[in-house]
Amino acid sequence: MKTYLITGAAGFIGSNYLKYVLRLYKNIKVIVLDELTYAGNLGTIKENIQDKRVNFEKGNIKDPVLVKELISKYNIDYIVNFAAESHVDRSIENPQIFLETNILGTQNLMECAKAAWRTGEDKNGYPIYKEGVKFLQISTDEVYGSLAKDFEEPQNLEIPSEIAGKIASDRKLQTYGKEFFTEKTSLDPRSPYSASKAGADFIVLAYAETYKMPVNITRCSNNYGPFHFPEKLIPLMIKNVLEGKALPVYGDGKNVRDWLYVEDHCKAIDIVLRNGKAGEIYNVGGFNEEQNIRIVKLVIDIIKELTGKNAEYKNILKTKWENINYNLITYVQDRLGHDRRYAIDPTKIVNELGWYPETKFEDGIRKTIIWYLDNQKWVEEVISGDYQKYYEKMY
Ligand code: NAD
Ligand code: TDX
Repeated sequence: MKTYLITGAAGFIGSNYLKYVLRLYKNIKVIVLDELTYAGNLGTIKENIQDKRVNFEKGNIKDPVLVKELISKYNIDYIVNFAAESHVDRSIENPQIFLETNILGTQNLMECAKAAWRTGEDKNGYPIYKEGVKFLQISTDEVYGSLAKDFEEPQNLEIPSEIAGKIASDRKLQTYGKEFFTEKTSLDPRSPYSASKAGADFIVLAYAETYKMPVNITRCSNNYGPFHFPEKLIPLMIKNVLEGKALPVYGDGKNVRDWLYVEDHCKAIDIVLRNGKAGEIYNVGGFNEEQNIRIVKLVIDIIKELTGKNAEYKNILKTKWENINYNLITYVQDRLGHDRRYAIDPTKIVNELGWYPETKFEDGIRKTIIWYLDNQKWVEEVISGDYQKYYEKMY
């Protein structure tokens, strides 16, 4: 039986991952450590923390006493570190907390794990650790910087032979450029957020090299799906369309991100944790690049269709159905230092570990919008308080 310490599991990806592993494995124990910042919501995992297999601890990953105690007391095998300040715009407003949580928090987790997992040392002075332990750092494609956008329209990517038989034959994999990030691409972070995530990656790799700690890093592209906090592009646009509010599109709206359904990411994390070779980095991506403006239009189209067909959904609208159209789109000042294009090459995890992005974007985005329509109470809960203050300041 494995015992997990999952940090940041009251946030978007961490909560999806917690639910995923609890569904997948009967015989596990999970300790959740979360500071419950503005982005963490206990309501998201209310049912999960009532599960006998789960213990919730409110606390900071930077706290050495608490973290050391948790790892020792519960005899932790796996640490999966989602806890982070995750929003690029906030990092531009206030960088310091990003460095504190993302770099120092990660370093504290590693330091505590090193002490708690150590069972002795080899003849060269390197620590020896308890059998079967691993530290998995959840990182991001943003650490690689920004790529050129070579095409105005999406181009079809050839389907890699390893996944050709697995995905639907009508599935389109698409790109806006010729270059991709591989695990060998040099890090070139350009925002305070991505610099802090790169700092965390370097410290994780330093612990692996210097103290021979068993680690993996996953670098994933933009996730979307249930429980995504409505400060990020997709959930913010869903929320604003339903309220008939302006949809703030930064710059020319043509920046490109690679979008991955969150459950596909959770699968990748599980596979890397169990089968990833110690010390390795794995890129995780959806072969699914899209420019922001096309995402925003798609969100409008799907909401228009769903609320047109279903009276209950139509009742959610805080505006007239007729007002749901592209006139809501409002071009606003560009994000400072706005990265133009991210594009992950996930060939390594596909070839070595057999993972692939299962969810077709058209299906994933529709499922996501339906989830938000069905979970308006959750949205109301998470946007009270600090969220309002942030938005008054932004717009
Ligand atoms: P999120 O902002 O939704 O959630 C972060 C969680 O961490 C929250 O529950 C918050 O309360 C908690 N937290 C913050 N500071 C903490 C601290 N000091 N101690 C303990 N808990 C703390 O983030 P997310 O979008 O779920 O991202 C999770 C991880 O995945 C992050 O490390 C992020 O960098 C990475 N990532 C995110 C994406 C994406 O598209 N969202 C893509 C690639 C990588
Ligand atoms: O209101 C908006 N208008 C807009 O045009 C917002 C919030 C965003 N955007 C643009 C900026 C980006 O080009 O949409 C794109 C996506 O923005 P975000 O949702 O803020 O995500 P991004 O900056 O790409 O970062 C995300 O993916 C990588 C996560 O927030 C990070 O945590 C992750 O590492």
